[in-house]
Amino acid sequence: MKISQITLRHLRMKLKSPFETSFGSIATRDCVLIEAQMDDITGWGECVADRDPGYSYETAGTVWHVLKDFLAPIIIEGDISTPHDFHPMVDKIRGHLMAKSGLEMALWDIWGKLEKRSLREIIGGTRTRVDVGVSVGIQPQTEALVKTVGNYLNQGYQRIKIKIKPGRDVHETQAVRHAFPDIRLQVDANSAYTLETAERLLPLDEFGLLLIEQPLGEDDLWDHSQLQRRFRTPICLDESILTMRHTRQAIEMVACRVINIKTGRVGGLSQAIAIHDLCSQHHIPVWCGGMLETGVGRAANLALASLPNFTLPGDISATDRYYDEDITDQCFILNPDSTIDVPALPGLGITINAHALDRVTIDRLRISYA
Ligand code: OSB
Ligand code: MG
Repeated sequence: MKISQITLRHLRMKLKSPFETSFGSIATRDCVLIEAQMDDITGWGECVADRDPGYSYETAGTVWHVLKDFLAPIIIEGDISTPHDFHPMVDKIRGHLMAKSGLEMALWDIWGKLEKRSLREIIGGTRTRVDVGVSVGIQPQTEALVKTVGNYLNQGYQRIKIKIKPGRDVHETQAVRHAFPDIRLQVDANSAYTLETAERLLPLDEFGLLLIEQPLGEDDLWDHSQLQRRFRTPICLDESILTMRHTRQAIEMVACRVINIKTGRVGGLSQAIAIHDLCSQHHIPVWCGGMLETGVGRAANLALASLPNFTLPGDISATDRYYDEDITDQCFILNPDSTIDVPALPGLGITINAHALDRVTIDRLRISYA
């Protein structure tokens, strides 16, 4: 695979409604879209870093810098036979996993188109549709939260995740559980607590939650292991799991009993698959997290979630949960059984709507070495 040209686009897309987490609220979502050219084949990839370093230290700005100055030169000059070559090639560049993941995704897309196989087929995904849920941001009032959850349930989502933060946790979760006693419910704190302040979350153990996601700091496997001993409910790690080593150590010290896998967070699909396989060997269920992706990243998430050990519903909602207009021609829709179909066309299985893309592009850079 000889990549002759890479185009970066900084996108800013208006969300249908603001999304609030413990690290802030956003009305628009940024990302860096990658277009990689190999002969007459175009591959697309999405870097999920947002404008601000809230969820991760990476931002659209750092991703841009690292792609332009370090990753693109390696790939354009490099000799790649399959996307599996990518991770070792860029391993000398420390961190910047979201930048790496976006570029690797474009290579997977090209690879699939060359092989005329869907990403699901290439990675050995066993399902053609995957169970999904919806991630509900922090709402201004508890009544609004219950109403919003009710709306999503009416749309057919059978698993609800609510975002929590200190002061907006037990009461909110209790209200949702009281209104909807039988739903599959989970919470996500996005690192907002410490071992001490997480004591106040102990009542959550009575609400029959599927899991409690990332209560403590991203660099804090040890305290998560202490916290997991105090809860019957499984703790699930998101921000803390960036590498295979983190995964192994989290499993060994029982810092969690479930893992959320995001390709962006772990540096790409090849690493996401490796983490999936390791968890599978240790009987740790995994599920596919989301980063409010465009149709490009969403297509990759659906393929990933088709692997066998993705046994919990993913944060992969329908396009209309996020955006009025997406940049892909394809629109992902929720089936009545709370699933979404995995794309079946070669590669990611998506095509780009050039006009829609132009409307949300705020910066563009073409990189090629003749
Ligand atoms: O922690 O899972 C998270 C969105 C942005 C950053 C972090 C997270 C999220 C979500 C949204 O929960 C999931 C989705 O894409 O629907
Ligand atoms: Mg999370």
